[in-house]
Amino acid sequence: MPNKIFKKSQPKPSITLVPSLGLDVDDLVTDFKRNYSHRLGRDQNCRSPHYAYEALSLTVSDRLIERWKNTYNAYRDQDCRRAYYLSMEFLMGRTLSNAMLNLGISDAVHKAMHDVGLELEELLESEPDAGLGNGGLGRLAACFIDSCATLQLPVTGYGLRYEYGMFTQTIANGEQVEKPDHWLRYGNIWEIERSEYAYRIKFGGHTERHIDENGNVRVCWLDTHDILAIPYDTPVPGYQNGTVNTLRLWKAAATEEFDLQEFNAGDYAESVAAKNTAENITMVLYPNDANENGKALRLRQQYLLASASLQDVIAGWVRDHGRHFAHFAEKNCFQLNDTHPSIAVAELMRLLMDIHGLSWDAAWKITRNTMAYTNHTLLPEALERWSVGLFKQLLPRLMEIIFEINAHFLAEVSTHWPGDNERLKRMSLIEEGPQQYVRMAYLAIVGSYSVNGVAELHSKLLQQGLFRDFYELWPQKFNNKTNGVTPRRWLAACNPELAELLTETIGDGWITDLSELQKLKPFAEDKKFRKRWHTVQQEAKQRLIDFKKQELDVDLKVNALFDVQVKRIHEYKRQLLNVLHVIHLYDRIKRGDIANWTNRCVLIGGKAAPGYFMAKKIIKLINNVANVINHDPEVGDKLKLVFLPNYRVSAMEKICPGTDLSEQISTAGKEASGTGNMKFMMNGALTIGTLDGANIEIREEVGDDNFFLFGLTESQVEELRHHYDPVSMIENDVDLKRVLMLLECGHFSQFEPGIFDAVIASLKSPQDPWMTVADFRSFIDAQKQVEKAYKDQDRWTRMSILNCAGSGKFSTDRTINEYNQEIWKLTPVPISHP
Ligand code: B1N
Repeated sequence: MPNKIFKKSQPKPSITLVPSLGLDVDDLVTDFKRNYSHRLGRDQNCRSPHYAYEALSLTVSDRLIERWKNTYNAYRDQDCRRAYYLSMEFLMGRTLSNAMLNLGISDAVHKAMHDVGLELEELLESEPDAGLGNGGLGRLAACFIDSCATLQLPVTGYGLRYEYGMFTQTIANGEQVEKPDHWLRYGNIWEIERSEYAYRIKFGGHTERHIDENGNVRVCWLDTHDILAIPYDTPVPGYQNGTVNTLRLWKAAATEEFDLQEFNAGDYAESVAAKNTAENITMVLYPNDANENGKALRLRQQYLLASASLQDVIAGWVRDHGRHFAHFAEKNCFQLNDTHPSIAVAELMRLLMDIHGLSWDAAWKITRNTMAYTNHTLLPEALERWSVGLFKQLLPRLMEIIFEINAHFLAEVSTHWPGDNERLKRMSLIEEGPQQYVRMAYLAIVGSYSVNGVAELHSKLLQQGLFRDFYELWPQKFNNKTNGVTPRRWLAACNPELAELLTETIGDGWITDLSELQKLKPFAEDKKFRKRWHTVQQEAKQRLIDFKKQELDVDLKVNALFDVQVKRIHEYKRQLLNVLHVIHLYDRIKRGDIANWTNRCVLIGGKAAPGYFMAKKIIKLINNVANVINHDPEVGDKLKLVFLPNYRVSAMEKICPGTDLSEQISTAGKEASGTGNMKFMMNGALTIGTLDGANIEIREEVGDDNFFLFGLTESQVEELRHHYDPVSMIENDVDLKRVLMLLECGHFSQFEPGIFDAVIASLKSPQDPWMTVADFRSFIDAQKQVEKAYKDQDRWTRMSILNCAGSGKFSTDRTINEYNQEIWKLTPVPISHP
């Protein structure tokens, strides 16, 4: 192993750092050229922008290394309390332009590339997205680690290095086609492999008990099939502050002995196959957003993440403190990004007891004081449950520990509520029935000192509904942390023209203190300022049009209202409601009801989970409706509908600056928070939305007059469930009736009879959980208010400015400060930098 190269007894070799690398244009040009020609072996005959991208990335990443080491050494030397963000997803997107911004060298790099005759924009576009996440939950993790570095907090991200990220979506005949996303195919210059920190992960086998030298029972987990977890580190720079934190992603690999064993038995081919089985574990990201899937491979992934990350932290602890764990919980805490890594609760118990010899009570005390759990969804279909049978087979020792945690926990419950057997059944970590299941959310709650939701409404509903029993038992554990987004990527980097206007007007303090955007408010009344704001917005729309021109055959015009809904396709997010509105507008045009018309481009984008039948139908419907509308000469510029294929982080960076209207139209009570809503608001879009997730807080911040509210409230939705009658609602609304007629008569499925039957049936079903029909009238009315506001461009611009000005709360800097003050309790560690 590489860590055997230098023996401990030998003096350390004097491999010291070279002097700091220069940040000005000449230094950048020199290093770029050297990287291009010497490290990559390319010359002027190479026409691919990709190698220029790589050479530039090497140049920039070299400039992070010194700060990275300084940060790493400072955390170790100061022995500070640290936090670890455990997440199955880190949806990082692109790295280069963010690194440039945070190093403060964007302008210098721009000039350097210009000097060597290259277009920076083109290089940046050749970077693939690191799409190691599904949507909001994964992108939140990425924004969080950005804010942690900017706030100089000692936080490490732990995740998985999937060989294949979120699939690439193409559209054929209006339907989603998934293509594998081999994002590592051309290598990844941002990561550093650190084989010296590899750990063994056990699967299968069985357990045995024996008495150790001190007379204590020790459990051994034997005859396991082991794999290795190898870490790959990516730098996470703070904003112009010298801190470079680490994102450590694990890759699964075969152990050497395992191969050898098979090889000696003469089964060479078998041994290679075994290697594949091991490496399969981190091969692919599961593309299910808010849907549980129950596959053994997914449980293996989760355990790999939990075990490798905990072993890594404990190895560091033992290196610095020996095997004394009395102060472990004072110095470490783990934030669990949903239940996906929550097996960490049982794994920490195992490591402390079976490997380090602690008693149950000592280990439990540590575990309960180091774990914190964030819940991201109330949807029952997304709550993770693992079958006890599968668990026993794959992780027998962990299953034993979970049973024991449950026994202790249920004893605690019965002391609190003697004789309440119903409650015991409800709260048990094990769901009984024909099949037993482990309830991962309950494991996470029982094993944690903090449980939080991601927006005020969501946290309230957790306490009153899903986790009610647990809230009664431990009210002090529960808290709210409303989500945010990082203003570096989602304003400074993605909308440089607006950023410049902001900085010119209120200074650049907003970049690290977004509440400063408040200072914009008075400027909403300044006519000259409004004019400039409007110009900037129009230019962003034009750039969006230009960007999409190559791939779309629709002609979009800047003077139309850009009405955007981009997010995963899910019934609860109600892309269907959006389509019903579009069909209604089309119907109005066709029947000549066009007095005072507002031209509108409706853009919808998002991926459907490959196995989600209805979500895929919705994509097909959007494309079919678009096809009819966009080819109808009578419709012309009045209305366009576009499906944006392959929605991803880098696409949103172009979409949100060019958006007028942000659609946040989920059924109330279903969207835990949403984060796209925040990106749009920050970039000056107005929101049409329900009282759901963080929309409620957005409306609070910007004021009722600057938000287009519609729809039932969460409690109204729950009340209506008892007597929901969509068919009579359709019967009593002429506009809705006409829309359904158009759908039912096959107007959007001319040569594909019946393809939307399931969609139509779901709308008309009294059991429709998403109650799309119930909110139709109120949505249409709110859209009329939107049109009215947009007609008065001056009024719209004023509202747009106020939306941006009111978005300060939705910076992840605010969110992370709250996590830190109330859960992590870390002290910032300033890092001196060149
Ligand atoms: O997490 C986001 C929220 O803003 C969204 O409202 C919420 O829907 C999203 C299983 C999930 N909840 N649950 C998931 C993702 C992957 C998976 O395998 C569930 N994603 C959310 C950030 O808080």
